[in-house]
Amino acid sequence: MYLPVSKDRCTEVILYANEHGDEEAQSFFGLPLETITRYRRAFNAYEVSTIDEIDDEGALVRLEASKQKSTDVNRLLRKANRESYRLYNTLETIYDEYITTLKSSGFVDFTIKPHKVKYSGKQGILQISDTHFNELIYPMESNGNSYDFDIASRRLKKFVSEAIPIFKLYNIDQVLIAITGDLINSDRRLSEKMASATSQVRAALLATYLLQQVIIELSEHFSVSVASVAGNESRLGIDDFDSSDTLVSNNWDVMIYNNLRMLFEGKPIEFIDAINQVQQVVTLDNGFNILLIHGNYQKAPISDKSIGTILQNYIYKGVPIHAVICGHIHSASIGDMVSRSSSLCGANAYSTNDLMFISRASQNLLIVNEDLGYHGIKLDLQNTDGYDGYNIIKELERYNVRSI
Ligand SMILES: [Mn+2]
Repeated sequence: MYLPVSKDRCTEVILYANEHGDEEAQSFFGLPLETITRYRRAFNAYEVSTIDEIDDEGALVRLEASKQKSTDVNRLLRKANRESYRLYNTLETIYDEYITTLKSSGFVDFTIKPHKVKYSGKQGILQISDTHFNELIYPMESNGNSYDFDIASRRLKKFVSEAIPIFKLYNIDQVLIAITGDLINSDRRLSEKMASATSQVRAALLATYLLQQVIIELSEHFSVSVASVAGNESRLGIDDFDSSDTLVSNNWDVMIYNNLRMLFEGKPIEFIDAINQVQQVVTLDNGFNILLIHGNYQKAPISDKSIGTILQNYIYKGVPIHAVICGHIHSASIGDMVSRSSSLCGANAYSTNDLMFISRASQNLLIVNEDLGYHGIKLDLQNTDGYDGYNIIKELERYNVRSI
C-alpha cells in the first residue's frame, strides 16, 4: 500500500486529532481536513500492519516508544501553543487598556448639542490635509517657516476661525470634515526621527486631541460629519503603503481617525465608513459626490485634465463624481473639478532646499452649491499672529513634546 506520509508524522497528527478533535488538529497543525483524513487512512494502515507484527516483541516496544514520543511532542506543542495564546491575550489586554484609557481620559469629557438641519441646498467641506503634526521645522532650513505642535494648533485654530464665518455667510448648516492624509509623520527615515517632536504614539494622541477640538468647535455651529483617507507619510513600516486594505491600514491616519470615532461614539457626529483606506466617495445630502484621495498613487500631480483615469472606475460603476480633493505635494490648487490642499506644516528643508519649491501653510474650504458645482477657497495659514491656538499646552507638557 502506498502511504505518502511518514509513520511518525501521521501518528503525531492523528493522536492529537483523536484527543482534541479534527477541527482543533486542523488549526493546530495548519492542515486542511482532507490531509487529516488522508493521515488517518495512513495511520490506520500503519496500525493494522503493526498489529500483524504484534507477536514481535521488538515491534511492540517500538510501537510503545513511538506513542510515547508522540505524547512528548504533543506536550511540547501544547506548551508552545499556550505561550502564543498568552502573547495574544497580552496584546488584547494592552489594546483593551488603550481603549479604556482613551475613553476615561479628559478627552471624553464633552457634550455636543445636536443641530436641526434646515436644508439649505448648500453644504460646506472643510478639508484637513498634510498636517504632519509631529514635524519640527526650523526657520533657517525653510525660508523662515517654523513648525511644531504649538504652531500647528494655532494654524488649525486660525483655519476653523476663518472657516466658520464663511460657512455662515452661505447659510450652511452641514459641514463635512474631509481628511486627506499625512496627519502625522512616521519615522521610517533618520531625518524624520531627527525632525520629530515626540514619539509617534504621543503624536497620534495629540493629533487626536487637536482634531477632536476642531470637530467640537465646528459642531457648536454646524451639523458635522467626518470622512478620512490615509496618506503615505503616516504608514508604520516602509512597505506598508500597498493599496491592499491590511497593509494600508497599518497607518497612523487610520489609527487617529478610529481614535476620533471612538471618542465621539454616541455623540451626534457622523463618521462615514470608507470603502477602503485609499479612496472614499462621500455623497452629501444634496447629491454631490466628492472623491477623497491622498494623491500619491498618481505619478504626476492630479489636474482637471488628467482626472479621467481616476474617474473611469466610478463611471464604470455609474457613480458620477462631482469633485475630487487631494493633498500630498504640499501645494495648493483650486480647480474646476480637482482641488488640492497644501499642508499645515508649510515649507520644510526638503521642499525648500532639495526640491527648490516655495510653499505656504494653507488649507482648503469648499462651498458646495445646489447645482452641484462648488466654490473653492484657499485659506492662507502661514502667519498666526493674534491666534491663541487650541488648548494643548497641558498635554504637550504631559507628553514631553519638543518644540522649536
Ligand atoms: Mn504630506
